[in-house]
Amino acid sequence: MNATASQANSLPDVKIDKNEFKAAVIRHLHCTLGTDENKANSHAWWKATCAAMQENVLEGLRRTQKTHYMNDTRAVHYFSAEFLMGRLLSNNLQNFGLYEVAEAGLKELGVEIADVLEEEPDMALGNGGLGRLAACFIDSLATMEIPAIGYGIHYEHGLFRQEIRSGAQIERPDSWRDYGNPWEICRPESTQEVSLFGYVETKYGENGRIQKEWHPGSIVKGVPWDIPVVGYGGKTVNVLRLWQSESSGYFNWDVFNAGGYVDAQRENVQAETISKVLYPNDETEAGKELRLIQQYFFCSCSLKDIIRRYKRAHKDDWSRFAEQVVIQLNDTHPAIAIPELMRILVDRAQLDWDTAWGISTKVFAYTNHTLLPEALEKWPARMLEKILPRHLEIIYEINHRFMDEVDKKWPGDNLMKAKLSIIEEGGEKMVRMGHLSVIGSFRVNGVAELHSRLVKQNLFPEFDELWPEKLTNVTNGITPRRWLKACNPALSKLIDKKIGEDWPINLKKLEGLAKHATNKTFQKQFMQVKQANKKMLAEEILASTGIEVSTDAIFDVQIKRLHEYKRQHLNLLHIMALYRRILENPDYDMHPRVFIFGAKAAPAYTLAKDIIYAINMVANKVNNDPRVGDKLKVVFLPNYRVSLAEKMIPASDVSEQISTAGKEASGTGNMKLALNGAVTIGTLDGANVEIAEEVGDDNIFIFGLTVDEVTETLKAGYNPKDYYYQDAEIKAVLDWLETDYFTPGKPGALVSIKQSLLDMGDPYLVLADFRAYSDAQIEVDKAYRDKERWAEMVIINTAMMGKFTSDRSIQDYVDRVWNLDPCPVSRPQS
Ligand code: 475
Repeated sequence: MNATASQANSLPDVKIDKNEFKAAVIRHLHCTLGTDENKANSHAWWKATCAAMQENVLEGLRRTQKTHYMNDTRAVHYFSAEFLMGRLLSNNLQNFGLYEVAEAGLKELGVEIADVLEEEPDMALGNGGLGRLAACFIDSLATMEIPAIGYGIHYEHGLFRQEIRSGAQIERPDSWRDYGNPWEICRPESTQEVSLFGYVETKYGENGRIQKEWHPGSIVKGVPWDIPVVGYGGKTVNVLRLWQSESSGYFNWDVFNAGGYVDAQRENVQAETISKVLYPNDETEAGKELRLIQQYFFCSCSLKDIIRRYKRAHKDDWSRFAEQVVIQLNDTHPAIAIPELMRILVDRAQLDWDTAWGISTKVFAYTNHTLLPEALEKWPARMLEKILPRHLEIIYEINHRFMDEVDKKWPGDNLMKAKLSIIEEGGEKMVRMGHLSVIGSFRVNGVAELHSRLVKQNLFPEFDELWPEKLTNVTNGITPRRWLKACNPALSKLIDKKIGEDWPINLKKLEGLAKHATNKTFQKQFMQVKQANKKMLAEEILASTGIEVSTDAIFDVQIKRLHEYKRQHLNLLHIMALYRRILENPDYDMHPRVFIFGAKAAPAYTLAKDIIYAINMVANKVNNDPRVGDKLKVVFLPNYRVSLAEKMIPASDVSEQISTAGKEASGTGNMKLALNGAVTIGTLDGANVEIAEEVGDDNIFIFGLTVDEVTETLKAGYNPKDYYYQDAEIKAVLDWLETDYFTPGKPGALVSIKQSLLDMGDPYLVLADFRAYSDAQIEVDKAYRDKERWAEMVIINTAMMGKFTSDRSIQDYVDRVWNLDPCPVSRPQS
């Protein structure tokens, strides 16, 4: 069950030479795109290159599917409402070992590969960490040759495109498929039907058994689109199967024939709405009907797809279902799959409840990604009753039986029952999807050591007492193929030379760099790469914002969704403090620094949008103030997304990971930045704790309140005004927000930030941590000025990130949760 064994010879070995590659590209220019090499623009070259690659990809897919079928393998099914894939061409070329071949081939055709790669729209079918984690995981699963399918939604519009107008965020629709997607394959033959609404009829079958029949009010079709997922080495090619909703035409014909052409069309539109757009909320639940329908839609399609495949080999023998199938629920978004499987087993397959529940609870495992109360999904029982009446009944039955179990453990304890019940009473009856997920799963995991401890202690302590084996930890990881090899080719080549080329599948090998961390020549080479990457980012910054930055400055980067708990405003207040210090003392001693942000705010999250606006207004002032010069620059790069992250991360010196302790479940950007040689300034939160363990206290800047101190501070009655009145700099900076200094003619335009910190009680303890943060930044500044010491830190950071490969995370899932084996797919002998 050790995946590294099967990886040992999985370095890229597809044998296609440059001329064959060129010929394939030209053939596709001619025969697929109907153009030729004289007329083709970058977009056509991109499409032709993808099409040429897709030949290899589809051959690998066919072989993989055949191998899995022949071996009747146990497989993991990763259910996720989000997959943030980014671009695929460069990744697929890398994983097939054909990047250099393609680069050289295209060059001979007069085309720069960089221009071709830039043509690809990001597949942005996710919001942030949770969606990107799913993408890293399916990369690792394919690389480790584990039979796996990703299941999700084929959103027509992914996460909105962010524009900045006069400093403010504007949302524009993302139309990633407008000119077609060369990777996806529609599989109409595997279409599924999904029922919604209607009512449940109770019948009495023979032997007096109660039978439930759901008479749905409407039926929609789910059409699958398959995206091949190429493992490193190009052997296993798994699929990501995304469902698109379509009208079934099922109920429309009567209306249509009766002359209701327009009404029939309206139902079409409603059906197609389901997969129309990704909800742009990160870590909040809006409780919208359409969102629940989206969740049920993709879960029902996916379960039926799994069962269809299972039945091909096992007919109606359900006894082996749980041996063959494990389903990982990526947060509670797919939790409705639990009652859906029960419905299929009990109502359709006619299994008795206990048998069905026995199967179901061996199939599902659940990952929790957040403790924030506003992110914990709860659906009004009334909404479920309307949309999924039979599922609500099943949830009540699950709960009823579970309450009996609770009563056995804690006899007569009604408080305990109220706490553990899937149904929250009191106000409007709500269905707690987290509770349903814990009860319906055989394993539940958090995503970093600290987070998993808090899941046990604070979120689900009673469940942990009831089922001590159920709650566990799997620390997140990132794929080093995308997040080092592909995005940072110069550093990758330097590493190859130093320690060999197999680190992308055995990231612990990077530790071999540590012994060179103090070597002057290696330091110089490493920092030259960083410098070159900074130069490229500086050009990007100039092109997209018009701001000129010096590459001698420290590139200090905070990239993540905008959220109060992530505390971009702490970063901003510190920038304003630096600005003040410079104005008060033109000789203020600091190394020049560029603070760079990338962040999208949920469209309805007003304060988050205010913070973006404030960053841009402060940037405007600081960047154009001649008294500041090069010392301080502030950059907000619009439309942060995977492909932009790939440019920012290799060029970063400092990684900002400054969430309130206890709030960031793990973080994964922290891992990507450290892997690429950025030094972290961060709180003891999420995976920062484990990063600090790996790199050692000397190679990271930890500051601020710990989880326990946060709890104590709040318990003692935290009053942010104490900090405001006792720290003159804090006061000055907050008062500054109220003037029109940064927003000429518009006094008070930035006041909501001050209000949130003073009048709304500063729930994320920004002011409590400000001084410690500012002091830590002074340490960063000092450290950077000692060039050799800094280079050593940077190298140690890269060297010690081995733990954070998503291959290790997947191996942990295999060992602690999934219990399955890799299934090697052999290549054709060429
Ligand atoms: C955590 N998204 C990170 C990352 O584990 C962690 C929630 C509701 C609706 C839509 N999206 C969400 C999240 O909860 C999310 O992205 N959570 C993040 O998951 C992967 O590294 O700390 O905040």
